Order: sequence, then structure tokens, then C-alpha cells
Amino acid sequence: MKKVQSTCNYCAIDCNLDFYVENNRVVKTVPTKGYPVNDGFCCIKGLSLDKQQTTVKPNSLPKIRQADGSFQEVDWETGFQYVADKLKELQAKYGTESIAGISTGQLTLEEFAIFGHVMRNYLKANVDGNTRLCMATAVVAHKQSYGFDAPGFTLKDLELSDTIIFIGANPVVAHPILWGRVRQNKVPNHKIIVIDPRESETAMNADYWYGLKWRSDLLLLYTIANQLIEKDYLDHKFIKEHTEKFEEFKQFVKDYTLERAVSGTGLSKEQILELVELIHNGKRVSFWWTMGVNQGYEAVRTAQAIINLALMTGNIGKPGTGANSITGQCNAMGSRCFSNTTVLFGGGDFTNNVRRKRVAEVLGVDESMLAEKPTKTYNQIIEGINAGEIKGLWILCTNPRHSWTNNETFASAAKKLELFVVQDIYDTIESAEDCTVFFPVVPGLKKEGTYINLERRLSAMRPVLKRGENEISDYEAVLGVGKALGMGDTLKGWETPKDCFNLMKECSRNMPCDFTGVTWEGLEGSHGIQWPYPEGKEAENKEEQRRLYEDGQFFTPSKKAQFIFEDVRENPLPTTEQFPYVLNTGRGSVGQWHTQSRTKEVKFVEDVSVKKAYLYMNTKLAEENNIKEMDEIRVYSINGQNAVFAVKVTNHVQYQELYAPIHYMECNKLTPSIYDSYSKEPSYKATPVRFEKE
Ligand SMILES: Nc1nc2c(c(=O)[nH]1)N[C@H]1C(S)=C(S)[C@@H](COP(=O)(O)OP(=O)(O)OC[C@H]3O[C@@H](n4cnc5c(=O)[nH]c(N)nc54)[C@H](O)[C@@H]3O)O[C@H]1N2
Ligand SMILES: Nc1nc2c(c(=O)[nH]1)N[C@H]1C(S)=C(S)[C@@H](COP(=O)(O)OP(=O)(O)OC[C@H]3O[C@@H](n4cnc5c(=O)[nH]c(N)nc54)[C@H](O)[C@@H]3O)O[C@H]1N2
Ligand code: SF4
Ligand SMILES: [Mo]
Repeated sequence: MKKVQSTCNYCAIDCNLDFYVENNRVVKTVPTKGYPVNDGFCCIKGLSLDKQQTTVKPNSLPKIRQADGSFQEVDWETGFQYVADKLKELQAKYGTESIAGISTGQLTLEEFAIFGHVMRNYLKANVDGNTRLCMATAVVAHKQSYGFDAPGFTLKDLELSDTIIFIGANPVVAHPILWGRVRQNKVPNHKIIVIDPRESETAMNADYWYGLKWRSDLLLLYTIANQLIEKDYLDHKFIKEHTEKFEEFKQFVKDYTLERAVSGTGLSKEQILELVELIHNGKRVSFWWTMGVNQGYEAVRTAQAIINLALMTGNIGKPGTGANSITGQCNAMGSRCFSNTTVLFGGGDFTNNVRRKRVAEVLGVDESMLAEKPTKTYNQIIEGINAGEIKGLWILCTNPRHSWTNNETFASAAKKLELFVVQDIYDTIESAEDCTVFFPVVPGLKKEGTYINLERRLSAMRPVLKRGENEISDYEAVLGVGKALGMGDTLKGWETPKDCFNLMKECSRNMPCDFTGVTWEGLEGSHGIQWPYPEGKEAENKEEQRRLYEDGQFFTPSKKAQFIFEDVRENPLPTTEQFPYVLNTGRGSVGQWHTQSRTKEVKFVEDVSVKKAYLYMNTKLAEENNIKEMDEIRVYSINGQNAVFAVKVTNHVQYQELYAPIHYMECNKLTPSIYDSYSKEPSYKATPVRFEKE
């Protein structure tokens, strides 16, 4: 029996697993013992990865849509040439930016890097990622506050913190292994605190739950800051030595009185003051946020309001502290520095001449070949298609027909495209319905590459199973199209994922994400390695769980972190008389993953999952409307759409709140086209709705 250690490619924890293989079949999956992230444990999704050896159709060929609407299978070379010719034809006819791509945070670093090279460098097309729906807010917040998109924590901090505050995060469901680390916290009397409108599974398991009104976090956080200042619960030394703009911030938050917060958040004065004391009394306070913060109309400022609290209390760069953004997808962290969408490979703006020179040198191309500006954002791409400006789209490893906000706008866009390439492991996904080309690729079990987890840890994906005839990976599919485009020498050094890894490694040199000390072989079967890990400094970085900012030095020109703030805004989409309820959305269960293309193949998940779209409704509201468990209602959204949901009656959501898991298409039929002003991340979590019993 052969053993292969590889990385789970669902969530951002990046658990490592030992796959035992016999006759090219996985016979046993064992979470890797001693691996610092998940040490012998993992969740049901990781344990079920072996199912893809039977559910993903083997030996599939590309398919091209014919004039009569049917598909014709072709060999890979024909598929590559068809896509390459069509991309060039569209550009010649409609202009350079008439083609676009949507990438992902779920492929390997090498795969989205080569996609970024072919699409962004060579073709000068726009390519955004599904990470826009997820981490864009944290990226912008980090860049502005810290000077680089560098989350500083290590998972060990969860075990060392005495006050753990989750804001808009539900790790019991979404990051079970991270929650496991919380459970390993041995600090006496440590406190777990949850801020979430819904009494989530995490809130139920916490010591304190603050069930604030939806979208009122920013008001609450500024009020807490004001109270901390008034009571002088501050770390003056840290503020002075390591931050900038505190005095301005201090003046600014004066307007955020307790009275104002009580009416805006729905929390009592006592609750807010209790929270202030909890933060003050903690010696090692850590703040953790996820989508409840990232997906809002003032999300970047909310994330920065959390960062401000950590800065003013000196809770950063020390064990058990930090303003910590929890990442969602397995390689969202990798895509942030290596997808060539919003920054150059390895980081740095597209206008930064020093970086351009360096990256061009590493890639062996002329500087003029590099993309010149950040990509158009996801919403601009979809709007561009609907406006008839973008005619070609290539998506890989994402399912926007389901996951995009106000998803009927994607449906209409897809029908307008002259070229719509869908590259996925399943041709049954909703997004493939209207595609003109389908590229079937192998799942993670059959490929190699690098992942970076939420604490900046690189780990290796290695082929567990041998590939059959015609089976190719995402990397090879993109490389194939690149060659068919005639990229010639500009693809030199990109022949294999390992070659690409080495290029990206060189691009990272002397950047905050420097991983020049990591080798492709060294990562195999290892404990993973966190960036930074520069060549020549391996001994200094031999500690397996490292955090950033221990020296109080940030990545801004002054090396100081910035207090960034802005007044809370009117909700652009408030409830109205006609739409008096609020649709909250998020993860439904540990076993279900996003659009369910993968997890619905797992029998023991599917057996216990609800088959149709459902939502949670408060008991009182249900009684008032004579609605019983699993009755159906039609929900009408302020976006003009409606959909039917079965009702689960619960006291864990507020009276005005309906909570719908995202794993059903109906959910995003109802979400609006509203985005954060800075990150352009969709405001998925608070849509005004009304309902009628079916
Ligand atoms: N099983 C499973 N695990 C997953 C995923 C999955 O699909 N399935 N997806 C992965 C990905 S990509 C991501 S990004 C993460 C997401 O992980 P999380 O962000 O933890 O999950 P969500 O359920 O989207 O949202 C978290 C919480 O935000 C709350 N919330 C809503 N509105 C507000 C608000 O106004 N204020 C506050 N404070 N909270 C609010 C919701 O009630 C919810 O409990 O999960 C990852 N893990
Ligand atoms: N209302 C609402 N909507 C949301 C959210 C929310 O909280 N509320 N959360 C948002 C967030 S945080 C995220 S991250 C997005 C996720 O949205 P998506 O990215 O659209 O969701 P997934 O189901 O993860 O899609 C991944 C696709 O990749 C395919 N796949 C798996 N492995 C491979 C591979 O190796 N190669 C290729 N080419 N394909 C592969 C899968 O079959 C699947 O079709 O949803 C967003 N949508
Ligand atoms: S916790 Fe995340 S990385 Fe670990 S097995 Fe589950 S889905 Fe995979
Ligand atoms: Mo995500």
C-alpha cells in the first residue's frame, strides 16, 4: 500500500491528509498526525475527498457547442486551438477587453498563476476571482492598515488567547478544525465571545453572544473604541511607537455615544459596556472575523474598525492576540499574491516600476508584457457582459450561476456570450448549462501544486491517483491554450507546475510573502511552511508556528499601522414597509460546500441534507403566519425576484430575520447588486424581503 500526503482543497485550513492507495484506488484516508494545522483530525469533507475517484467522470474530452445547440466532443489539441482562436477573434472584432476570466481561490497557486499569465499578461484581459465574493474586503483592509495584505496570526494563537472574539464568523460550521483549536485552549477562564445577529452554532457554544442588529457592527465597534478611550483602556506605548492617525481617530469616535449605539445595534447599554470590560480585562485578546464582516456595504471600514481595536489595545503581534481575518477557500491566500489579478506576481501594484522590472526579469519577458492595471472587478465584468461589451468569458473552478449575487444577472449574461468556456471537474454544474465550451479537468486527487492556508502556510498537493488517458489538469489546460495562442517564448519556464512554483518563488523574493527558502521537494510530506521564509534565513524561521508583527513593524512606508475610519453610512438598502424582513445568508452545515457540486456526491452528507432550498424563521413570526416546520413560503426580494423555500422554525434567528443556507440556487436569486465601495465585495447578508405562504 502506497501512502501519499496531500492537502484538502476545500476550506482555508488546508488540513493535510495521508491517502493510502492500492491498485490506483484510495482505500483509506487518515488526517496527517503531527501536521501543525490539523494534527490527526479533519472534517467530513476532507475525509470524503476519495469519493471523487468515482464521481468525477474519468477520461473525459472537451466539448464544443454546435450551431444546433448540441455538443461535440473533440480531442484536447482541437479544444485548445478552438478557444485560442476564438479569444483572438473576439479581441480583433470587439477590442482587447472584450474577453474576461473568472478565476478562483480553490485551485493551486501554479494554476491561477498561469491563468493570470496567459489571460492578463499576454491577452491583457480582465480576470477577477471568486475571492472577490469572499476575501476582497480583508485584502483592502490589510493593505490600507498594514501596508500589505499580510494577515499576521498563526492558528496557535487560538490556543493562547484568553479572550477570543468572533465577529460575523461561524467556525463551528465553516472551519471546524479552527474551532477544534479553540477547544484546545487551556488558558484558565478564557472567554469565547460571538458577535452575530443570529445565534449561530458558534454563538450557542460561546460564553457570550451579542445578537446585534444586522449591519450595525461598525456603529458598535466605533462605540467600543470611544469607550476604551474614555476609560483610558489603551496601550499608549504601542499606539505611539507603532501606529499613525490615532489622535484623529480619537476625535472622530467621540460622536459614537452609547445612546446612539443602543438605538442602532439593538444591544443594551449594559451589554456594550460588558463587552468593553471583557476587552479591557483580557491580557491576550484576539479578534476573528469572516463573512459577516466582509460581505457588507461598509465592509472594509468594519474590518478596519476591528483592526483599530487591536491596535489601540496593543493586541497585535503577541501570542494569542490579533485582528485576524479568517480566510474561506483553500487557496484564497495564494490567489491574493499570485493570481496576477489585483497585484503583480508576489505583490506590488501594476504601476510600481521597481516591481515591474523585477517580475519581468524573473519571467524573462519584456516589461511591457505585464498587465498594466488591476482587473475590472467581478461586478464590472458581469455588467460588461450584460451591456454587450464583453463577449468572451472563461471561468475555472467556480460556479457563478449559483454563487454570484443577484444570480439571475449571471444567467442573462451567460446567454449573451459568444464564447463561454467552463472548466470544471463536473459538467453538471449550473454554470455549464449555457457554456459554449466545456473543459473537463481532473480533481485534486490527481494533480500537484501548492496551497497557502489562512495563516500563510504553504503546503503541497501531490497526486494520489494516476491519471487515465486524456485526463489533464487545470494547469495543462491553461498551458495548452497558451501554446495554441502562440505565446512561444513567453511560456518558457512554465512547462510544469514545479517550473511555475520556482518562478513565483523568485517573484516573491524580498517581498513580505517571500518564500524563496521553500523548495518543491522540501514541501512534500512536510509540516508546511509559513511565509515569510526567505532563502538564507531558514534557521531564524525554524519555529513551526510563526506570527507577523512581533517587532511592531508593519509594511507601510513609515512601518507604522494606520488607524483608518469613516462615518457609518445609511444602509443603502433598508427594510421598507413592503419588504420588512431581512434575508441573512451563509453556510448551512459542515458537510455542505458552497454550490454543492462536490459535496452532493458524498452519500453520507447527501443522505442527511435537506434536498430543497430552505430557510430558518423565528418561532414567533412563524406562529403569527400560521407556518409550520417544512411548510413552503414564497419569498419576494427587493431585487424584484422571488423563490420558494421550506421553513425550519427556530429561536436562533431574530424575529425580523430569515436565514438561508447558500447551498441552494434560490438563495442568490434574492440577493442584491450592492457592494462595498472599496473592495466591491457583494453585500450578501442583509436583503430586505417579504414572504407569503405557498
Ligand atoms: N461547511 C462549509 N464550510 C465552509 C464553506 C462552505 O461552503 N461549507 N465555505 C468556506 C468559505 S469560502 C468561507 S468564505 C467561509 C465562511 O465562513 P463564515 O463567514 O464563518 O460563514 P457564513 O455562514 O458565511 O457567515 C458567518 C456568520 O455571519 C453572520 N452575519 C450575517 N450578517 C451579519 C452582520 O451584520 N454582522 C455580524 N457580526 N455577523 C453577521 C451570519 O449570521 C453567520 O453566522 O467558510 C468556509 N468553510
Ligand atoms: N448569498 C451568499 N452567496 C455567497 C456567499 C454567502 O455567504 N452568501 N459566499 C460567497 C463566497 S465566500 C464564496 S467563496 C463563493 C463560492 O462560490 P463558488 O466558487 O461558485 O462555489 P463552489 O461550489 O466552491 O465552486 C467551485 C467549483 O469548482 C469545481 N471544482 C472543484 N475542484 C476543481 C478543480 O480541481 N478544477 C476545476 N476546474 N474545478 C474544480 C466545483 O465542481 C465547483 O463547480 O460563494 C459566494 N456566494
Ligand atoms: S477543515 Fe477544511 S481543510 Fe480541513 S478537512 Fe475540513 S474542509 Fe478540509
Ligand atoms: Mo469564501
